[in-house]
Order: sequence, then structure tokens, then C-alpha cells
Amino acid sequence: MSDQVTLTRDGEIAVVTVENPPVNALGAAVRQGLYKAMEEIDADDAIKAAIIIGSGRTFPAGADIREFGQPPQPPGLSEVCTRIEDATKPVVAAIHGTALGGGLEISLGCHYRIADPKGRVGLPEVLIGVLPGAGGTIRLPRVAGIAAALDIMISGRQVGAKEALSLGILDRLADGDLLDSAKSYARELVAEGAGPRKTSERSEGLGTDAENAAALEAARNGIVKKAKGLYAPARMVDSMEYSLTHSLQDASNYERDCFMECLKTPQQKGLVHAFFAERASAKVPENGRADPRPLSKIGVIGGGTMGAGITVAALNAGLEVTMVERDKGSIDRGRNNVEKVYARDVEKGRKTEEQKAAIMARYTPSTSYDDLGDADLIIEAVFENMDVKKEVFAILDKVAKPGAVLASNTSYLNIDEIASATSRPEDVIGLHFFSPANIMRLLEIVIPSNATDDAIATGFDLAKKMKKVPVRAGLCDGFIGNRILGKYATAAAYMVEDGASPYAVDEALVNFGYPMGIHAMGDLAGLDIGWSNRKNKAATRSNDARYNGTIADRLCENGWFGQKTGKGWYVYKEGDRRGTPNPDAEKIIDEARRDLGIAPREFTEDEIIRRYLAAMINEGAKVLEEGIALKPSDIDVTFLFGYGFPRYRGGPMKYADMYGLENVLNDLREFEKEDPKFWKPAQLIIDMVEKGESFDDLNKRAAS
Ligand code: 3H9
Repeated sequence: MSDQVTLTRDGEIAVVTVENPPVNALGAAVRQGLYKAMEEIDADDAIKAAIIIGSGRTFPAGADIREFGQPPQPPGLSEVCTRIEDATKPVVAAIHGTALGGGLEISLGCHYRIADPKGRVGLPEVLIGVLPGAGGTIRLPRVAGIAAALDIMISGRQVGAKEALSLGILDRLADGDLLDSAKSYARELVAEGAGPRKTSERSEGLGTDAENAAALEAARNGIVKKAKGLYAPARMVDSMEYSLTHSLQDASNYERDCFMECLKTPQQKGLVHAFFAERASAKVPENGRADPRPLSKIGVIGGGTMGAGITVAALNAGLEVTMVERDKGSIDRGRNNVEKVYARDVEKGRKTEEQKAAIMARYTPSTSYDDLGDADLIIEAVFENMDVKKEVFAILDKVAKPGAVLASNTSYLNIDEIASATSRPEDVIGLHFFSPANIMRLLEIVIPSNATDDAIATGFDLAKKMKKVPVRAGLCDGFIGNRILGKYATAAAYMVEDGASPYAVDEALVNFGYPMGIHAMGDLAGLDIGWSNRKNKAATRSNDARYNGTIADRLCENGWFGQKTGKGWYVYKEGDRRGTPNPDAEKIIDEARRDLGIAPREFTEDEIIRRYLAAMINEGAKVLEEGIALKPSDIDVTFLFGYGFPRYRGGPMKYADMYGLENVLNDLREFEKEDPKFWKPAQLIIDMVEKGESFDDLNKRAAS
């Protein structure tokens, strides 16, 4: 076969095992091995049926994504699936773990499918910018129906074994050991004389022509809502539609053409980059140098929105949590904030009352710091003020057990200074959660000067337990995310002062792929946050920098903080979260421009995006230069998971590579003429353009 595919025999049953850890991806050697195994099985009269199974943790989880864009190596996956389907003896797929993408397609090439009850199947190609390219659009609808098949493909969701059974994707669930069950199934098939059953020739999932057409049309209309901006979903519908009236060979060719078209799109490159960037962010030097400290009990200081969100994230991770607040009223509110999350879960049918009670049993509200004596890690989530935080850390120093990790959830403050309030700065790290902390997956792990490797590794371990995406950030004002946000928010503020409407800026960003524009986002988060930040920094602001808060300050001076006051950049009707432009804000903008002596000018959508992104990328490069981020992909991950950057664009640094670093530099040079200080190009960008390097080159260097 090949090193990655073995064929063994148990009497008249052949067992083909794929062994390509960690996820049995269907790389060239696996495809060759499967193809050869089918040839051997067909040629051996003693074999009456065959089983395909994955070793280790899963049935193949898809094509090997690393091969995308490389010269193709035969046989193609589609060919392998058809070769399996053409086998002259019944072939049973024995599924455990996650049969995804090409993995599910291999199993659909098999004639029968049995799965471990905990197994899952799916066609998540949409998440990496392609469509199923090995018969998925052809075979899945034939067993599951068009509507279900398109729902699975367009959402990319994983379908549990029970649902897959009810949809006709699976034939049965294993009872006990999967391989034993699969062998019994295969023997039954042989005994019954059930021969090969080609999925591509089945039709029980399909409806009448009119029903099929209606399902295709409904999916086409739903794409705008369900897969906004994505290219691949429409091609899935096209390919499925084509397969209904064409031979398997023609349909396979058409599907392959659609797949190849998707492969050429920047979306596909952005999404594949996002896939690997997400997995690379936890690979940090400290993790290799030290083991995390034990972690089962955590303390949270503060029961506000952030403290409660962190508590829920920790409870969901199976940890015990003690929450401390300063008085009875505050801790009651804290407890209520936690409880209402689970009450909603019960209301929505996501949890039972018993499950809620079991989770809440791991939660201890308290008004005494002394109750934190056995916590392995304590996260402070109090008011964003240095004196308050230092006070908390001085107390933690007294009550925490030796070796407990002490973490601050600050989003801007200097953690070295916070750590100086303790006698153990080596145990202090930053854990910057994003609100709502139980939902948002980004966790910036901030590394102060004295933190030890095992304290840092413990932060990463917490992220893993909470299923968060951790990003290692060095110490600076705003760390990675908020520091870069500060720059592009300023670029947006300058554009509005200079003549762009805030609504045009937001529209440009939505068209770029953001879920909402920066002004709508400001209204959602509360404009008072930025206002108070600007006031805090007023004394240290440099005189030669252009001020960015003239208009926003005036909105706040009127008490217009955004959604919570019903008015900000937009006006909000009672209970409505979507605003309409605020005419009073427009008046303020006009006045501010007059006061600043600015003659407003036009900004095209293209210029808005060029400025917004140039500010973001330039600061990203400075963050890299200073070692605040270890690699460009960490910046991408930060913005994908914490700031709404459209995933299909891969993140700001990947976008820079695709837009062309030289073009970024040209934009910066153009804008630099009007404000040399703000738009000064990062030296890293200048050097990289000179050397013809890309941010991807830096990612590769970091990985090696
Ligand atoms: C496809 O099938 C196209 C076909 O229709 C047509 C072709 C013609 N390839 O996520 P994890 C690596 S498209 C290469 O941390 P988990 C991953 O990078 C494919 N590598 O584990 C990581 O490497 P490292 C459709 C892959 O347990 C390691 O495996 N399938 C692939 O949290 C462990 O991964 C998909 O899109 C791959 N396909 O989750 C499924 N998959 O250790 C993509 C994983 O160096 N995969 N790796 O960082 C997943 O969704 C998750 O990996 C899975 C396991 C759920 C399977």
C-alpha cells in the first residue's frame, strides 16, 4: 500500500486502515494507498467485503490543506472516491472522530457507513474558501436531500452521528467497539448477498424535480444572509444543480472546475491562512520550555460584566471559581450576572436545570479575599485604574498561596507596575479577555518583564481549557489589539474631520466584510470609554500630534454615549440595536470642521479602506519590530477573533501580503505628505519591500 495505509485480513473481510497522524489527512501517500488497496481487494477472490477505518483519533478529517496550491499528485481525491465506489465488493466506512471534507467524501464513496455514536461528519470546506471537491456536492444530496446537504455545506457545521443517521448519511451506529461492529456489519452484508451500493446512483434523498429546484433556489437566496461575502457557497449550489442532470463523470469534472476556481480566490488564501494562524498562535517559546502549573481552582476579582464573563468561561471549562466582590450588594449582582447566563441556557433548551445546578455548584461567591487561599490562578477584573489594581494585587500577594498565578485583565495598563505591588512579580501575567468574555474567543496573554515561563504556560493552559484562541503579547500601551485599534480609529477620526461622513466610513467597512463599522461599534461599546481614555492621556499627549477626539468629545459632552443613551453617531429607537444616522452628530461634525478650519473634501470608498488598512498594517509592523507580537499571524488572529476583521481576508497582515507590501508603502508615502508623524512608515515595511519579503516569510521563519 503505502506507509500510511495498511491492508489486513480477518477471514473474508479486508480492513484498510489509514494512519496519518494527527488527523489522517488525505495527502498523496494516503490517496495512493487507498487506491492500491481497492485494486488488491478487487483482485483477491478470498476477500468478500472491505472496511475503511482511521487509526488514532479520527477517520480522515479531510484533504491535506497544506497540499492546496502545490502541483497535483495523482490520484486525485475524487478519483479515489470513485475507485472505492467502483469496487466490486461491498465497502463499509467505519467512522469515528470527525469525518470531515474529503473524509466524508471517502465515506460517501464507500457503499455503507457505520459510525461510533460520538462520531461527527461534515463538509467544512466553506470555512477554508472552497467547496467539496471529491464528490460531496454530488453524493451527499442523494442520501440526505438537497436542502440538508446544502445546509451542511454552506454552514460547514459538524453533524453528530445520531443526526447523520436520521439524515440517511449513516446506515447504522456502532454498538461497542467500532471495528468489531463494522466487521459484523460487513459479514451481515456478505451473508445477505448485498453487493456494492453506489451512492452516486442512489436517489432516495432527492425530491421531485420541482422540489429539488425549489431547494436549490432557497439555498441560493439564503446565501446572502448565511454566508455573506463568500464566493464558494454559490458554486456549491451550481455544482449540486449540475450533478442532478449529468453523469457522474461530467458532474465530477464540473465540481473539480468549481473547486479550482475557488482555489484561485484571495478568499481561499485568506481562510486557509486563518486556519493555520489560529493553530500557530499557541506555539510560543515558553510553552516549549516549561510545563503549566496545576490548574483546577481559579479566583476572579470583580463580578461586573467582565468578571462574570470570565467566571462563566472558567465554569464552562470545568474549573471551580471563587468570585470576590467588595460588599454584599456587589457580590449579589455578580452572582446574578453569572446565574442569568445559565438561566438563559435553560430557557433556550441548551441546558437542563440539573446541569445548571451542577455548574453553579462549582461557583462560590464571596466578599472575602481570604477565600482565595487555595486558588491556582486569580484573575483581577476590577475598574481600569492603576491605583485600584495595585491595591488589589497587594492584597492578593498576602492571601494567594505560593505558586498561584496572579493575572490582571487590564486592557492598557503597565503590568510591570501592577506586579510591583506584589513580592512575586514572577507569578504575575496579563490575561486580557474580550467582552463578552464567555463568548469572545480571543485571549491576549500579556508577558510582563519578570513572568516565569511556567506562569506564562499556565495562561496558555487556561486558554486551552476555555477553548480560547490565545495570542502572546508583549508589554506596551494597549498590547497588540488596542494599540493597533488606536491607530486605525485615529485614521478614521481624521477622515471624518477632513470630510468623510462617519456613515460612509462604516458602509465602506461593512462592504469590506466587517460585521459593522467603527462608528456603529463605538456606539455599541460606549463612546464614554474612549472619552475617558482621551481625558486620562490629555496631560501626556504630545503637542505636535494632531488631536483625534474633537468630534467624539463633543458627542460625549452632550451625553451621547451611543446605544446605552439612545444616541451617539447614530440614533436608536427604544429596544432597537440598529441605528439611523444622527442629524445632531452631523451638525456637530460640521461645526467641528469649521472650528478646526478644515475645508471638507470627498473620500471615495477605496481611499477610506486604503487609509484604514494602511494605519492598521503600519502599526502592526511596528508592533512586530518591537517584538510585541512574535509573528505577523498573531496580529491576524488578534483582529480576526477580537475585532471583527473579515476572516476571508485572513487578517490585516495577510491582507497586506495580498494587497502587496509595496502598495501599502506607496499608500503610506502618499498619506505621509499631509501628516509625516502619523503616517511615518514602519522601518520593517521599508526593509521588507527592499528585500522583496512578505509577512508570510516572517511567519515561516517564526515557525522554523
Ligand atoms: C477538503 O477536504 C477538500 C476536499 O473536499 C476536496 C479535495 C480535492 N490538512 O485542529 P487541530 C492539522 S478540505 C492538514 O489542532 P483538533 C492542524 O493544522 C479539508 N493539516 O486539532 C494541526 O497541526 P499542528 C476539509 C490539518 O483536535 C493538527 O492537524 N477538512 C488538517 O482541535 C491538529 O489539528 C477540514 O477543513 C488538514 N485537513 O481538531 C477539517 N486538519 O499540530 C480541518 C488538521 O501542526 N480540521 N490539520 O498545529 C479541523 O477542523 C480540525 O483539525 C479537526 C481536529 C476538527 C479535524
